[in-house]
Amino acid sequence: MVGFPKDFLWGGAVAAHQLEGGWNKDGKGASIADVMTAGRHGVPRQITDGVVEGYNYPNHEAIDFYSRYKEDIKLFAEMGFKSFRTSIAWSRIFPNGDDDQPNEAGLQFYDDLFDELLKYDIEPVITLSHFEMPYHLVKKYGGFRNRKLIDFFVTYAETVMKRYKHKVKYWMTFNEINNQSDTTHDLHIFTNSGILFQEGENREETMYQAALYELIASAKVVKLGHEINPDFQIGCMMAYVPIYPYSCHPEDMMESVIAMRNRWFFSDIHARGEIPSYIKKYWERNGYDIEYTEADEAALKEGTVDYIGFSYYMSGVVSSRKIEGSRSGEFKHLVRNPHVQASEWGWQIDPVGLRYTLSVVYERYQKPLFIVENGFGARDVIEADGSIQDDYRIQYLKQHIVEMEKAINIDGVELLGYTPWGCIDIVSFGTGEMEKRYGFIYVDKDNNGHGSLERKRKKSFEWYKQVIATNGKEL
Ligand code: P53
Repeated sequence: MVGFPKDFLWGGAVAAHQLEGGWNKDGKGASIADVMTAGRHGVPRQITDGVVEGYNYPNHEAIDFYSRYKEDIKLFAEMGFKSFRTSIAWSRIFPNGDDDQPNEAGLQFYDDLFDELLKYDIEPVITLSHFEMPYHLVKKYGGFRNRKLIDFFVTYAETVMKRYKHKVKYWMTFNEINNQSDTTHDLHIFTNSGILFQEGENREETMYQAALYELIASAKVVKLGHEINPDFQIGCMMAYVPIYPYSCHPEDMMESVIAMRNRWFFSDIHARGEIPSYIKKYWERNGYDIEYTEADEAALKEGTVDYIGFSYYMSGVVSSRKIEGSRSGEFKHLVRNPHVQASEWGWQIDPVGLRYTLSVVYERYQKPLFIVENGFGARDVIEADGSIQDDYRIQYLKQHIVEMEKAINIDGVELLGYTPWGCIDIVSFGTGEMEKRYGFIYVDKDNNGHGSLERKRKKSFEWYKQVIATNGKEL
């Protein structure tokens, strides 16, 4: 092993709504995450019409990072973090999203949070929109169905980029903007775009329109950000779940190429500033009337991202035809990969898929990459002596780091850093559970919201500390 670049940004990642809690403190408005109930594997989270008495909303308290962040950052510093990725809760800054003035108490909170990180030389990596838009924008404007959302987002971004221009250098616009390409679930379009599907509407057409507005908003923010501070590095944030062909049958290969357009559509626009020809043909063939102007196209061109941030957890497989065990979801014939194992939540573990993804994305765009999420959600057990022996997590991360190193030193990929997901246990996005854990730090809280919130170092804590201290040489 050759090792990692000198300034490699080892760290950890979270999102405001999944750990802060304090959902209505100091002037914060309700966000879309605040109206999502707890579900579990196979039981979807419900989206309620506002906050309704009697439901379990796990994000309201989360792990109370809002009041405990100093204690938690101290633990991150102990592990040697060089970077920490979190998001700004939009509704702390603009409680309704369309307010004339920002909420000073919300702005102050992130000033204090960033100061605390910088005290330990931890570089903040900040997502502007991570599934937590002000709920009012859903009710009043229909979320990103409405072009007005572009301006609301740009105003919010401008406010925080100006305020923190000497504290934050690394930014990302929309988290996992491509999740919504799976329109079979209500959760993804709601969390990406603040949209509730209506009876009988063409879901895909709605999704493409909203996504395009977000891509335009993102490009405007990239341009504006560079004017605010030319040193800013502003990226996109993609969920790269690569889709393999089931076999070497030419039709299977073609099926995987077509499936991957559900990912590429988003990053092609972010990185190249143009609407790709395959999607224009697709819209045309399906009679989709997607609205955009010449000014929008110019904005896309002027606001291409500096780097590609992405999450990587797993890979998927498609077949061109129905075969034994195939099921339909985002794609018509999804197949389980017989060559890899899956987690309890069905996520297929594939470290080589990370190297594959790094190579393919780098060859496509020639822009620096940043792995801003990767990790293993699992149930942890506290042993009689109080320890947590999470060897399965260490094993998962180790295997992925090995492949990362190959991508850098064999494939020539430019990789800025690695921030494993949920470095401290947080509320699961997909299911709202607490017991689907990713952390190096255990948080005493269960799925029903009970627990002392006490923090505890897992075995992986010491392991990751060693990884960072040796710059990835000792795994
Ligand atoms: P949870 C699907 C595929 C890849 C990443 O997810 C995904 C999803 C959505 O479930 O989401 C990201 O908590 C997301 C985070 C989230 C994390 O993956 O469901 O950016 O907010 O917590 C892990 O296990």
